[in-house]
Amino acid sequence: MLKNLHNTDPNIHASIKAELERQRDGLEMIASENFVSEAVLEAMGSPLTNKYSEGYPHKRYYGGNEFIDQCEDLARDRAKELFNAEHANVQPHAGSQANMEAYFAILELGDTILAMDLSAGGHLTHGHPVSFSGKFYNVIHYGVDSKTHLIDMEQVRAIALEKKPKLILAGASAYPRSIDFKAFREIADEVGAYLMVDMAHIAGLVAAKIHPDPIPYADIVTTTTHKTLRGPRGAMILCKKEDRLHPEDKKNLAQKIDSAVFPGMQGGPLDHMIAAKAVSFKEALDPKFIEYQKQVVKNAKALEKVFKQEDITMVSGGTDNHLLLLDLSNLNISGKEAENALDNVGIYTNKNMVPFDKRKPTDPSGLRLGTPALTSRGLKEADMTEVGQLIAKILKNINSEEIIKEVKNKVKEITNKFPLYPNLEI
Ligand code: DSN
Repeated sequence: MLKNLHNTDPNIHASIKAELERQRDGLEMIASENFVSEAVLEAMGSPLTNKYSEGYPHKRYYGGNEFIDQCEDLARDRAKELFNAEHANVQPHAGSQANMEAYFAILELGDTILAMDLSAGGHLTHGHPVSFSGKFYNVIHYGVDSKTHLIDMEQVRAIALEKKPKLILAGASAYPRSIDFKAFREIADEVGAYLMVDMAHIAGLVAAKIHPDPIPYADIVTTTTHKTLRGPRGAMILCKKEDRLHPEDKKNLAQKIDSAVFPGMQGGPLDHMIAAKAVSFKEALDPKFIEYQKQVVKNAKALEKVFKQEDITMVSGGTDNHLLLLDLSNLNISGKEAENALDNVGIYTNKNMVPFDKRKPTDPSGLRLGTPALTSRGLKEADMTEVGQLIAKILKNINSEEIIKEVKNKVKEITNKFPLYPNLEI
């Protein structure tokens, strides 16, 4: 029981308790969510939050940073070891900031970026007009092939040759297939561009070496730490030491990244979150993490099999990674209706655009599902098959009270079988 919190602020205490119960009693299938370990939770809720430590380890603008330096050194070293990276900056507060800082490090305002379109599976910070990225830079987009729904590398190459971007960006938030980073690098070399990869969704799979690795090919790799990587909310930037395109500059690439993060964009780092990142990287260096990531993909494949059997359309026909994107057009329901219907039975997903979607982003045709969180709870292929069948049942019988009741009971059975944070008392 969080006694102090309960006494000081019963409202917030009650909300946190209710949220924990919601997480325990539901099936979390939002592809970008996961459950951190209790060790990570403890580091996040520690007195490290009290400290100011602008700067970097052993070069701070405030005194008293001996132990903060130990934490940040561990986080940086473990990140480098985990991804075999030359340089790591673990201070970015979130994925959007990490991307902004990466752009600030190597681009001038107005420079041209070639990135994946949001509607094809990209991300807001990859140049969507409503995001800073679309306002500050001249962003042109590539998409996916209209039949295969795979990134069309010939299209990427043709646009790059014509528009000569200064930066080519690979990475996505709703792309169910592997990305060929080597092919991206070849195009970047051909047109003299930097290559940046936003691996936020697949970082855990990359760490486990079950997805093509961007680190050897990209100048800069950004990632959030809380998705497949299963760390606390936050982000980091990995990069090469040298600036391949501008070796004559006074600062190398690692120095440019560090300056863009602080003082370029952020102030005091969130030291409790950096410590928690360090803990999660230690967990990710354990061989058990590789088994976990393999299970994440096996579980996604189990869902793919169910949706094939159920004749539910999947963008690209299936998945290679941790997520699936259903196209619900044939079922005559929208992504929003599907999300709400599944919410109602305790299965959490998110509505999502599908490539070439005819509907609007607030009520698109697709539904995105992911397996990282349920795999952390211990579900295996047979369990995931059952979950897939429950999802299909709801999608096909969205108004049936009988089916809704039946699925609610099944969700309860599954969540009881795989308890979440069994020893955590709030
Ligand atoms: N919001 C994240 C996702 O759900 O994919 C990306 O930032």
